[in-house]
Amino acid sequence: ASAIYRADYQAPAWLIETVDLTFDLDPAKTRVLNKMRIRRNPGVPAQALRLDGDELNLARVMVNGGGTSFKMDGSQLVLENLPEGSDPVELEIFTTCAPAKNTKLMGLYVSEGTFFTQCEAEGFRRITYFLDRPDVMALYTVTLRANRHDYPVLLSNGNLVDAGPLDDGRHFAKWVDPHKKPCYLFALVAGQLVAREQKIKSRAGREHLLQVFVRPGDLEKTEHAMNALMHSVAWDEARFGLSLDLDRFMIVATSDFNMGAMENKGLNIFNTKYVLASQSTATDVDFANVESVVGHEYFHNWTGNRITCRDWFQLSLKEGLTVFRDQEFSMDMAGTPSARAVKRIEDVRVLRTAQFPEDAGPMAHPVRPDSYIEINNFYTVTIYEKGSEVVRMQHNLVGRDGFAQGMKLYFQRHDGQAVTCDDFVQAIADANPGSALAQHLEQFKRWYSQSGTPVVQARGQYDAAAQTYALTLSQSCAATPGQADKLPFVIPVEIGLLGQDGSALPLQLQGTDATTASQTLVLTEATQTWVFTGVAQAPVPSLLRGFSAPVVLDYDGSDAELLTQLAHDSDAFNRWEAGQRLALRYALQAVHADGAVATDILPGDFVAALRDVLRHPTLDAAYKDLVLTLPAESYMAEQLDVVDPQRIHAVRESMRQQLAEALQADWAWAFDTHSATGAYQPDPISSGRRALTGSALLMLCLAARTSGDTAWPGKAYQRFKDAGNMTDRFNALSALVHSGAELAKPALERFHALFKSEPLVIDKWFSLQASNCDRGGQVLPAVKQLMKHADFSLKNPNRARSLIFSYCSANPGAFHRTDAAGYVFWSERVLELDAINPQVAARLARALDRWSKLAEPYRTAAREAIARVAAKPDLSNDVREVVTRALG
Ligand code: B3K
Ligand code: ZN
Repeated sequence: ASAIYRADYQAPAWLIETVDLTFDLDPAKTRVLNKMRIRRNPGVPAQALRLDGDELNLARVMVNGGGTSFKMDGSQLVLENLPEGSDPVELEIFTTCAPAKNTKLMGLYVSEGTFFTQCEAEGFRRITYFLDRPDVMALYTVTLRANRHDYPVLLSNGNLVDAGPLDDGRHFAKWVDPHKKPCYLFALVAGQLVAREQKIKSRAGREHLLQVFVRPGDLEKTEHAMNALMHSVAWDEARFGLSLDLDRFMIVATSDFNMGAMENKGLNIFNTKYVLASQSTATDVDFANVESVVGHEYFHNWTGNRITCRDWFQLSLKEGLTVFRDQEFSMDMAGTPSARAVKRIEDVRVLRTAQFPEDAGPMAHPVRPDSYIEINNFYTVTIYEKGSEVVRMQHNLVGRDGFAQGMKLYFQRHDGQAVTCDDFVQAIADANPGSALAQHLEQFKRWYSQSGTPVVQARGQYDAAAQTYALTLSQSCAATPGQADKLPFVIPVEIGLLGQDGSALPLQLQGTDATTASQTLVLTEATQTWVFTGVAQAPVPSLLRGFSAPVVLDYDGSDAELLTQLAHDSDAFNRWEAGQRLALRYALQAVHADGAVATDILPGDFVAALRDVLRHPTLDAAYKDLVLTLPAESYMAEQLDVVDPQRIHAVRESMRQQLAEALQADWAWAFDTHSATGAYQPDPISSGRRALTGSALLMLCLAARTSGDTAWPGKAYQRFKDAGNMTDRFNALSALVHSGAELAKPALERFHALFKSEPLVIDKWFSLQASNCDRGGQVLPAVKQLMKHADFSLKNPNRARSLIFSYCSANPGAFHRTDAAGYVFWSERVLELDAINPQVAARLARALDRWSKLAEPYRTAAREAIARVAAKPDLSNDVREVVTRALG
């Protein structure tokens, strides 16, 4: 397949006004009758109608009730002789497809005996011939017919207008969606399902029915999802004045799903992982994820569905904005400033460990890409998370109220349309004429067009005599594929100044009267200098507060400055960041040092500072846990030009062991004082306590490794057995496994026996073993053995991710082996998965994105493994694009 370019966009020559679909559902052969009313798009030169199709069997085509000539061009159905003129044309297309054989899980497929659909991005063409592009929006009527016994529940978008029995034990249901939509938002579900239901009244007084459908037996695990949905509805009304526009809003869960969830109009389909949650089977992280994904899909109802994308290059229009909205929702739900900061830190961690590497690697692309081969490869952390950061900068540049005004204008202008990223930022700027965003609008848009992570270098100069502090900020951005030279970005840099004792110094820009505690400098040139006056002492700068822009900050502050920030910075993000910077600094020194990895990498004053945080009387446990967590190996790797993954792993392990031993008494104190959390609640305070207790337990078990003490592993085993919730149970199990305790084996066996009928828990069981700390190369053989386990299946994406991805993508210390066996394993799994599900295979293929930075012997071995995959002649477009770019 060849590349598609954004610059080639053309408006559709034909429009589809209405679609009337009738399904006779049968797993082996489903019959689809598609009646459309279409018309020529006025203003676009007359063209033949070219409808997309994929793996369909075409039985009949009729135009205005009679036969017609047509031809096939590849997989497209082409009608060249449609009536001239502007009158609507009735088109009838009759096809069949085979849902039971659909292992790609795109289009119509069967999961555990239930029919589901997934149409985004280009799955609708696997259901019927259509103009499968988001700028063609139509009104849908859908009739579902199926055997009543096997498929008692028949769902589609919108409102149920008719239902009843048919001959031969069959029945039907007819659904009408009152809203125009692009076909990627079409959905149907048919099977044996039960629902939790809730009636709600909106602020505006309208009544709605909320439903969460799951398999019988899972109903008691849906309370949290339903609560999250109700909170989402209320939040969007309160924060943005956006109300639910449907009588009925449904969520349905399936265990076979390529990603997290899908925002089909009024009928969201979810991976069970993001719906089901009970205290005995789900961790605090799972509970938080359910809330944020339920929110995310619900928020798409306005940002994505009411206003959609003109073309798939604009994907971040809906995804970046909706991630921003779900992040804000989670923060508002979390409540306290400290809990907000914890959420912000978690989001930034994802950006740095996943998006920064993507933006520096062979798959780097702008937030609004210029070309792609397979659109499924562009549902990336850049489109989602960096896209959200770009929206967040707009929010911060115009302020919270200004942003709400901008959103209002966006809906006034574009409701019901398919638009572009430019249209969005234009609306935000136009609603805020005096803002820095409006002032620098054209330049700001470079965030959408230029890929790569900018580096901001900061240098400060204190003049004691003049009592001034001059801060010079310079920006640069390295070349990325297809983009050799970058122009300067608009970079909001929020700053504060600290005194040597850590107290906040007032900020007064030269030439202004006002003083503030914190200020946002807007860097637009390659280099700019700001001078602050009335600075009574040499300050410690607190730069890029709250991570005000998605950049790498290069500031060579002393260890002492960072220790001051770690102890005192009033910006919670930068306080955490100071600790991370110090840890990173020591880690990189140890990576570069000669000889064996030292056991005392961290200096005493840093360890003492971490102890102070751990023992701090008022900081939240969740925040402490983040401060005490060392930067990830993948983040360390990004700082280096040549990466030795084993050296990095050894350094991080040594640092962790040092913290475990040096703070042993403090960890014991933390465990003892936080381990009783009372009746289970997944709120931020109690989940923070559980997180800190879990970390403490792991540290204590690690310390026990060298001391030979068996008390803590014993305690961990006891806690694992007695825990009243999955968070405590799984943390205790993880502590045993990651510390290599002898009790890990019996605990794992017991865990499996306890939860063998809970697929999402069995996923955790696989994942834990695949992400185990590698001591002597035992992880790969264990993973290979687990592939033979009766519970393993490559066909189920969750299961494949839990074992294969956990090993290849999330366990660098075990994956990068000097004997290359990890890479060989990777290439075999990529090929095996590609024959089943190309989307999932292409994700796995990205595990070796950063191969060219690897030290030898890893580099050559990794390239050979990629070349072996690329040598296969019949690869999917998905995997072909990833490996071609990697070798590029
Ligand atoms: N919009 C879907 C993602 C669809 C992915 C298709 N390959 C989920 C979401 O972002 O909400
Ligand atoms: Zn989304």
